[in-house]
Amino acid sequence: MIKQLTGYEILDSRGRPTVKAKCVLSDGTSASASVPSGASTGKAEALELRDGDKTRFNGLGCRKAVANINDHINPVLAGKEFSRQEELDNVLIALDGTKNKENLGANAILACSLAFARAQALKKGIPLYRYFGEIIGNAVFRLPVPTVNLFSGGKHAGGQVPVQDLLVVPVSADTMGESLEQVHAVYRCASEWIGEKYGMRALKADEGGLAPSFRKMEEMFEDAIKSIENAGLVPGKDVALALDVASSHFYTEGIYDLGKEKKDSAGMIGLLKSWVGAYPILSVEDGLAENDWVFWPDMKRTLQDSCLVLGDDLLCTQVERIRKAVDMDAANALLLKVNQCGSLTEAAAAYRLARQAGWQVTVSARSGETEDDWLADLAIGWGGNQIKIGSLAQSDRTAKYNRMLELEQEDHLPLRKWIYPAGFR
Ligand code: 2PG
Ligand code: MG
Repeated sequence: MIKQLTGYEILDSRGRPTVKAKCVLSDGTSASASVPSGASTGKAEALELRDGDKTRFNGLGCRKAVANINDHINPVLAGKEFSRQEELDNVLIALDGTKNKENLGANAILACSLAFARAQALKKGIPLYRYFGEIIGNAVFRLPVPTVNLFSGGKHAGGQVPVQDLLVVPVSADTMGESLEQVHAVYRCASEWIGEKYGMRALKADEGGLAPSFRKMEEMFEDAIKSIENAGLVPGKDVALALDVASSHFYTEGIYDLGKEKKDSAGMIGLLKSWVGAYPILSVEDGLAENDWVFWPDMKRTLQDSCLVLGDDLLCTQVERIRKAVDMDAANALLLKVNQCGSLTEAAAAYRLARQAGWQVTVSARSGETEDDWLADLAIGWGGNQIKIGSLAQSDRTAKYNRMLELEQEDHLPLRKWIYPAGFR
């Protein structure tokens, strides 16, 4: 039985307020969880409730969301017994009563959903990933393939290139430990190469990616390839690439503004095709904008033999949007971010739907994270193919990598392998 839910305003990795909740059960079990926050958010995301009071944190305070936990959620839930996650989440969803969680805030609701999950796992005496597995009916636990930020632009850095993140994917490694060793070698070589080439220490972006002043996109790719080679690894064979184009953020009225170049949707697809042809890119996220639906099926057909066509802003981890994308044959992979929909139960429904459609799933952190590591357990518990956390930098990122390293050593969880598309060259 829930004894008490308490909300707290804490700070995320950008120093901005976010929400943490503590859930105490009647047997004394106590657990807490914190929610992350995005910067390049999709328009359809559930509402992250902010105070709007410009005198505190420039309006980003979360006192209203915290008060919603303490004054509205706790009085309803305290003293109640919930045997399943879904029962609790459904009460939270009904209590809010809006489609995008405008009343209580998705940050308030998700903090409670996660804190309850962790308390239940503790009470049952099982690791959090096993509890997550129970939610989705999964009992096969593997570590996801890490996709790790190397370079950043767009909204995660200074916008020096429009594309938001270029990630590296260790594909030949057999363990998480070995994967991260390789990624570290590439990251270190990239730092050295950037110092040499650009004559500067590359500043780090929100998720720890290096952010030198690339003059054009191709330079970002070439620098990544060079860094992989300098690390003594073979591009595409040992370490491949992935992209989060995040193109919603440089798209207006049919035009993708790439700085020097401007492209219409067909032109953008052509550009992506040329990149995927020239470099070992295994996954393209948000290659087109969230409201450029009509061109997504063309993009999918064009790229699907080489890489994942991954939807983030397009789908916002929401069942209706995923269903639409499945019906239109617009993508073949879901980027899953629980705070885009606001509860574990809704995210689980999104996950199931993507799986039914035969899609792959990348479980993702946000650019504003906390030291909480539940995301690693979620990716393992639900059976995500990949995980996207950020660079091997900053404790908000390494906390999740460390959780996976710990589980690899303690529970001997095997590492997944990258699943290549049928026509992959
Ligand atoms: C994304 C995420 C994580 P944000 O676009 O995929 O990299 O960014 O959390 O800023 O939305
Ligand atoms: Mg994205």
